[in-house]
Amino acid sequence: MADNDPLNNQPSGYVLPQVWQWDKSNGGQFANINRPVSGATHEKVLPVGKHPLQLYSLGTPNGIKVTILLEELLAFGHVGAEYDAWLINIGEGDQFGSDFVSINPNSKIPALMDYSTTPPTCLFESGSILFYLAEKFDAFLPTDHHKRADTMNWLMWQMGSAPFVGGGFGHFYAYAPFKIEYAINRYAMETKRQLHVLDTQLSKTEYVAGDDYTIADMAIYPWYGGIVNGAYSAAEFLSVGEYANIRRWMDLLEGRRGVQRGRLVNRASDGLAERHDAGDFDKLSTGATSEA
Ligand SMILES: N[C@@H](CCC(=O)N[C@@H](CS)C(=O)NCC(=O)O)C(=O)O
Repeated sequence: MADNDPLNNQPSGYVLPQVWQWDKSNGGQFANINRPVSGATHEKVLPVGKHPLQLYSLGTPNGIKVTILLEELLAFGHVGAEYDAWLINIGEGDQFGSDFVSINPNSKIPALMDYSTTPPTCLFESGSILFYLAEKFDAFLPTDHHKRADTMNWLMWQMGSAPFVGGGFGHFYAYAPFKIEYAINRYAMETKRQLHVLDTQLSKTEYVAGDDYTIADMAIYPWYGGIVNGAYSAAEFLSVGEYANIRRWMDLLEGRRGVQRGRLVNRASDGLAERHDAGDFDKLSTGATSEA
C-alpha cells in the first residue's frame, strides 16, 4: 500500500487540492453556522436587563461554567453578582448578530457585559470570564501564592484541553456526517488520556486544585463531568466507569445548589431559557428550586 495513495484517503479517492476552498454542502451537524470568515452577518440589538451583569449565553459546557460561578457567588451572598442571562441560539446564528460580535469578535458563547464599570467591560472566553468574576468578588480563587497558581494551572488546562474533547472526539464520534475510524481513535485516545490526568489528580486532592473549591472545578466539571454523565452518548464507548475519583468529585459538586442552578440556565428545553432573578428557578420543578 503506497503512502499518499488517494484510494486510502477518506473518502476514497480524495486528493488534496492546491488551495482549500469552502465546500458549503459538506458539513455534518452545525455546517450551517460554520464559515471560514469572522464578523457579523446581520444587525441585531441585544436586550439589556436590570442588573449590572448581562450574560449572553447558552447552557452548553462553556456556558454553564459561568452560570455555575454566578449562582455560587449569589449563594455566598455576593449580591453584586445578580445577573440577567439571555439566550443566544447558536444553531440559528445569534452569535453572528452585530451587538454580540461587538462584545465577542470570536462569535462564541459565553459573552458577558459588566455595566458596573465606566466604561462598561466586554468579556468573552469562559476562562477569562471566570477569572474576571473571581477577582471582582474575591471568591473561588485562592490568594495564597501556590494555591492560586494551581488554580490557574488547572483552569488553563481545561481551556486548552477540552477543545480536543468537544471539537475533536465529540465532533467525529457524534456529529460528523460519517464515522472515520482514524479520527475517532485519535480523539478517543486523547479524551481518555485527559480523563486519566484528571482522575489521577483527583486521587490526590479533594477538589481539582487542592483543598479549595475554585473556578478550576467550575470550568472542568461541565466538560469532564459531562462526559462521565453521558455527553455524546459515549459513556460506555469511553469506559467512563474507570474514573472513580472523577465520580467522587462530581458527586461533591452535584450536591451544591450553585451547580444545580447554574446547569439549568439558558436551557430552553430542560431549564430556564432566560434567567433574571432567583425567583425564576421557582418556575421549575427540580431539586434546584428550593432555597437552601
Ligand atoms: N474557548 C471558548 C469556546 C466557546 C465555544 O466554543 N462556544 C460554542 C458553544 S459551547 C459556540 O458558541 N459555538 C458557536 C459557533 O461556533 O458558531 C470559551 O471557552 O468561551
